[in-house]
Amino acid sequence: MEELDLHLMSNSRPELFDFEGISMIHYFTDNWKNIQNFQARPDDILIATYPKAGTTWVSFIMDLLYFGNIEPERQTTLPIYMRVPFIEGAFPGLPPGAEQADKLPTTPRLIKTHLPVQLVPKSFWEQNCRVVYVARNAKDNAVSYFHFDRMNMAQPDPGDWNNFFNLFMNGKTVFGPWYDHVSGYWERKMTYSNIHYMFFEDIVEDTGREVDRLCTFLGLSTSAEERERIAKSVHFDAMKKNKMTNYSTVPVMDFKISPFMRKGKVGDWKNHFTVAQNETFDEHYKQKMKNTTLQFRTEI
Ligand code: PPS
Repeated sequence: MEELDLHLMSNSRPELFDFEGISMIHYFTDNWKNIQNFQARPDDILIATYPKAGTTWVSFIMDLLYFGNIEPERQTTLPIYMRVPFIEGAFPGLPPGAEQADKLPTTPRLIKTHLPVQLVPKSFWEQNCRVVYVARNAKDNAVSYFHFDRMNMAQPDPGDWNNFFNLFMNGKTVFGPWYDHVSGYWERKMTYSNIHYMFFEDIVEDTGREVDRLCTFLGLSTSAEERERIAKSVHFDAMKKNKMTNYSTVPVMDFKISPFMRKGKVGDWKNHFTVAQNETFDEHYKQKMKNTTLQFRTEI
């Protein structure tokens, strides 16, 4: 397998800049033309999320649903980010995500994106591809993103929690404002019926139920026994131990600072938000989300 070019990546963290109205870093815009011109096929499935909302979890569930039995060897040889390429990724030393996606030998092709809805390559909509969107409540999403930016040298330096808290509220995190991202896909669902909108909190609450709903959306007739087996094998503890899903094979992530599979909980925000931060956040949230019907649970 090709290796990330650490030498090129470890010297300095990337700078955030405005790109099409969204805060971005160059690793996700360097290959822009090829991303936008990506030719989707009707059976491609796009797994879209704001970063840290449960992408890896749902990617693994879907990989097992489609390929768990027919290609068992991929479970021990291919990390999840090779099975489900990150279409906008352009990291030194690795083939760009759009190229990896293009060359995927599987049917369907499972493709990951963090792009906000308005920047998704047009062909996915034109081909009426299925889109699985996963959303996570803003508070836990922010905390998870903070720890990710601390440990991932390919992300901007988050500073301390208070600094990151302000960046998150102001949309100055990579892929832009959480608020617009989650509500953008929610609104798109009103006119584009091939979106399945999932919530991280629901998957924590009852993974089996969410696997069932996903199968209905995907038109899969996976047996109840198999679904149950999948729901068990994607448990946090199992994924944390599994080298193919825990990102321990990615050298730019420093697990001594924080592991990728960190806690996997609903409500960890309570260990980070001060009372004052919580009040500020709630007030700001009300304003930002006043025009959407979208509702989240910050505890279960
Ligand atoms: S990324 O980098 O955007 O692709 O990250 P993403 O996979 O979207 O999100 C990582 C967070 O999801 C948690 N996670 C899980 N939680 C519960 N159960 C399972 N199986 C699971 N798999 C991933 C992961 O721990 C990160 O959340 P935090 O809160 O940081 O632990």
